[in-house]
Amino acid sequence: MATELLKIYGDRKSQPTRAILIFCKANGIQFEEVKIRLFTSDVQTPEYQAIHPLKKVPAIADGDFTLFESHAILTYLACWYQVPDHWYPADLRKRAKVQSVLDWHQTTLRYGSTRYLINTVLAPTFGKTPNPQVAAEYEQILVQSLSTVETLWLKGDAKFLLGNDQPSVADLALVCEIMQLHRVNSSYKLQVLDEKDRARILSPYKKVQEWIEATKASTQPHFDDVHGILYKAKIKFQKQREIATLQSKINRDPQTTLTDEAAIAAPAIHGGKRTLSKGNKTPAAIGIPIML
Ligand SMILES: N[C@@H](CCC(=O)N[C@@H](CS)C(=O)NCC(=O)O)C(=O)O
Repeated sequence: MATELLKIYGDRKSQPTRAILIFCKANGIQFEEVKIRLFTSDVQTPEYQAIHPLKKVPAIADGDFTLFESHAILTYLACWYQVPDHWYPADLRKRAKVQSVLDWHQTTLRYGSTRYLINTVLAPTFGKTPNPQVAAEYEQILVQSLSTVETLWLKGDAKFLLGNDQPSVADLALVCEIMQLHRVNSSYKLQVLDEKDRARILSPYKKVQEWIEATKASTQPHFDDVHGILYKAKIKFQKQREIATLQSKINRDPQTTLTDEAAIAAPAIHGGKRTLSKGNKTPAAIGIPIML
């Protein structure tokens, strides 16, 4: 009797979803990817809620066994599919150390990173205006977490967390989180943050940057394949940032003159219907309502 293929429910825009997909691909675990788009009706169906009652991603179904929470999924898959030991060591004490990083991650690095992004680049996606004050608070948590990775978890000259020379599920989970912020080099732009914010946050952490590269290299080509979606997302977020900036300028000063650059962004506010000519014009002159 044919066994049912493992199903991974998720959205590649979600960091923990990407970690699970990369893990399975890197370990030759066969699976079916079921796309559940974040913040859509996909999470509202009774079928999905039977798998993830909290309506989030990721989740898995392995035969009649269902599971959510990405760290639980990663450790389950590592044990059930008997992947190489370094991913989740059989030695109880080594395993507990990996678990310790995973537990730490949820309330520190992930907590700071997701909330920082929600209050900066992702704010328009949630119908919010970016809030610099709140963002600064979460940036503090994020930066402290990166400092902990650099000085505590990346011991000595080891390439991976906990002084290891090969990656564990913790390396993958944390690096997927940081990829949201990261840029690898000028020809490979994956980050959703703009350049100056990314540089401010990440550049002090040289070991963190080397570790990201090592984790990527250990799971290629799957790492890049699964992260491809972030490039598209970055372009969208840049556009949203331009529009939000223009909108707040116009709200502050109705006589704001639109540069060519802003004029290009403006039509998006009106559903992309308006074509603007070049040159500086006031919003009123080109018929943009002052209250947007
Ligand atoms: N601790 C959970 C986090 C799950 C989570 O927050 N997923 C996000 C996407 S990365 C989500 O589904 N957000 C939608 C929502 O919160 O409604 C895990 O590691 O799986």
